Amino acid sequence: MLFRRKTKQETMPPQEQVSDLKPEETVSAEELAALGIEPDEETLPEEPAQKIEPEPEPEAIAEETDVPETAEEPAPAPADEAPKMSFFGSLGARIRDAMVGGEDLTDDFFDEMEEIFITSDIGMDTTMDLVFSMKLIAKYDHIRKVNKMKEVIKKAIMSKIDKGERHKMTDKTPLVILMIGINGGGKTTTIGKLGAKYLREGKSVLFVAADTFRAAAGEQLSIWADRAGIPVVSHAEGADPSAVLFDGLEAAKARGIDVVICDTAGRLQNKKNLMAELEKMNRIIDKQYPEAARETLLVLDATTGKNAISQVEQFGDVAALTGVVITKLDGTAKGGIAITIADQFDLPIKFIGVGEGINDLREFDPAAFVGGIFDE
Ligand SMILES: Nc1nc2c(ncn2[C@@H]2O[C@H](COP(=O)(O)OP(=O)(O)O)[C@@H](O)[C@H]2O)c(=O)[nH]1
Ligand SMILES: [Mg+2]
Repeated sequence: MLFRRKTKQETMPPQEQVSDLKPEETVSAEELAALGIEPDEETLPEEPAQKIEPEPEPEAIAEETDVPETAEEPAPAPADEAPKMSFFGSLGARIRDAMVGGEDLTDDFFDEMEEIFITSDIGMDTTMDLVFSMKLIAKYDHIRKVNKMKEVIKKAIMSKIDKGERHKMTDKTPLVILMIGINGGGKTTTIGKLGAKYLREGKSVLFVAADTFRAAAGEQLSIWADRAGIPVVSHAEGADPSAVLFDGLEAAKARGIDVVICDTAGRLQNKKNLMAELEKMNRIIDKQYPEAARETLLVLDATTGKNAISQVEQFGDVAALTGVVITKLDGTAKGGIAITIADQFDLPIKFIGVGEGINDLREFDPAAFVGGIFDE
């Protein structure tokens, strides 16, 4: 198995440590670092994270976050294109509700967080881990009131989902992207959106319709291809997917295409066949196009909740995944699965799907994701 879930010992904080945390205890920067949380450089003895400054204007936030980005970064989506994620609405609203009022921070608050996380499809292991991290950070930052917990919660979630540079797709070309995942997850739709995105960036794109299992899949990809003005290589229904890929790669080489995006069939129920099929496809790329860079993206439907975990395990067994795409975050109040996947597997989320339109794909930005929970 190429991707394994972390063992209980890795994910679960020791229980006695959780309950033994007394208010007067101090937490060292090293303890936070061990959890993957970057401690603030300096914390003041008295509730430094209170951040009494007024909330900056949205424009000010955009400017601030723009500054450290590299020059090649695509411009952030305009405000009217803001992700429509009901997940954020729900999780964010519940967390904000829990933070209302000036009550003292007690175990009740953490119990409430635990319940909110679990009912948002953030699994038990990740939830326990998150709550433990929140307790440590709150202590390190000397937080005593529930209404000062926002930054603590953000830091705890960031420590789970942030995989740094690995969220970015390779910028090497030629690039061959294999899209895999179960039927209905959103592969073909994501290919359409992703192709359009590469086109906007000035890259040449070619689609390969290697989901030959269902005639509709090829037709659907052709519709996306027409819409975006992208050439597509396809064969008849039932053709060997590797033969389509072979032709696609030949065409891509002949035309000097930058990015080849290959659709696949997601027949998990026949794992042996799927494995053989994906292995064969990978061999074709190795042989036909050894100089091409590669990405293998697993497409996961956020509305399937915890089932996504077993999909990562199963597809991780048959393919060398380089990242995941989480689709339909606009259609679920339980998208916590994004946090769970990032925590449980050493796999970066590369993109999120937030609708059925051609522009409804976002590069995954951990800070923006966490900010979104708080409506920022
Ligand atoms: N709301 C929403 N629907 C999506 C998203 N991505 C895909 N879909 C829909 O999910 C369904 C299945 O998508 P499709 O691309 O055919 O999945 P595939 O079988 O994996 O290729 C289609 O009706 C898509 O329009 C998304 O991000 N948001
Ligand atoms: Mg499809």
